[in-house]
Amino acid sequence: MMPSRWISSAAFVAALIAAPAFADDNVVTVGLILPMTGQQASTGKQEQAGANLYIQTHGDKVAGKTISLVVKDDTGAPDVTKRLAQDLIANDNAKALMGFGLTPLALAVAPVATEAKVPEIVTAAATAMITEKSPYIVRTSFTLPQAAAPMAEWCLKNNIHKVVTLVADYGPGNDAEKWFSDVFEKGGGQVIEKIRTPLKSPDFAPFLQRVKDDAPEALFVFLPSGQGAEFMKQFAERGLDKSGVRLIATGDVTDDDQLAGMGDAALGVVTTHHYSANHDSPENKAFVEAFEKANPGMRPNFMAVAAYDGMALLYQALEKTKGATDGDALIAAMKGLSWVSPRGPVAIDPDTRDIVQNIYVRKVDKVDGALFNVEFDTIPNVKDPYKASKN
Ligand code: VNL
Repeated sequence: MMPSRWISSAAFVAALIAAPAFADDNVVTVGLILPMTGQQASTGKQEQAGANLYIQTHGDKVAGKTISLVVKDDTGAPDVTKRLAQDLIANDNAKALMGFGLTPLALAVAPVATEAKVPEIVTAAATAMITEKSPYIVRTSFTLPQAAAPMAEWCLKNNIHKVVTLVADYGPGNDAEKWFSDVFEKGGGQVIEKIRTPLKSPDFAPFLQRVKDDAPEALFVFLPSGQGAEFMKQFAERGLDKSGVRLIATGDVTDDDQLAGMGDAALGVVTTHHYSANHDSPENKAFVEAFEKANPGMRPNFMAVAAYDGMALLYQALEKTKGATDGDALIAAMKGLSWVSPRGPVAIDPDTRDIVQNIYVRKVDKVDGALFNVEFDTIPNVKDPYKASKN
């Protein structure tokens, strides 16, 4: 016979080994993977603040579960993003992954999401094809075709015929260039040069000299969040703001995170995008006020609102599944959801898992002495045109 003391200690060891099986079923861990350091750190900071604000204003309990947000810094490196995603699923029992500050970072996680059947909620990266890379990807940010095509329409209606494009040379920049140019040229406009700038630490000076020599009526720009201020500085330094070349862009360039510090060179810049901190709605007023209170000195940008909506999407999905965290059930629950975001009404397209939202035409202007993107026209309920064009 075994001594009873041995049995009890063996039972204790067995309990220790089996510990993960006793993981608290009532806790839903959400892995928020973002560039918190490096070139895209401003995106990480805005996204983290947006996700935290949702939990702060809605509580951490939903459908009988407690939400636990775990933030990880991928430094903007895709191999790190992928490893963090695998660790969060295997070691932290994460039931959803969120964030992804750049297109290559979102793409690196697609096979992980597919294999583990865990939802990948993309709240930043915006190349159109990302959602096609896994049936577990759902997006609350936007797509570049969604923002760039309306800019071309605006030019055609506003007597602009000759444009040069300047975009960051990777996925979203290629999308912006293609969708602006295709729509503009189809409507009779002419793109006289297509310039691509490196994603990493770009120096815009030589490219801006080419723009000056081309002397187009307008320069259309896409740069990822965080590069707008440097671009605007160099645009003004070369006297382009006074040269008669009109600056038009997607709203990434006049990003609310940096706009207040851009100076008068930004005045009058027309952009198309889905979110402005100046958006006039009760939901946005409450959002901006709570955000600025929780994050003194910061103004929420489109990244903050997308992360806030990523949490809104997950909460509503959990309510629909009555707290079930199975990936297939969560994705099914997310399809077709609609709600009123600080940006306006939004919905998840059940066919593409991409967000359907208003695109606003805005102009940089002073409001109470500070620069804002002031909306003056709305194109309602825009679906990603890239996916729509394939159906
Ligand atoms: C991307 C697109 C990144 C738009 C952005 O900022 C942005 C992307 C960091 O897909 O990589 O504004």
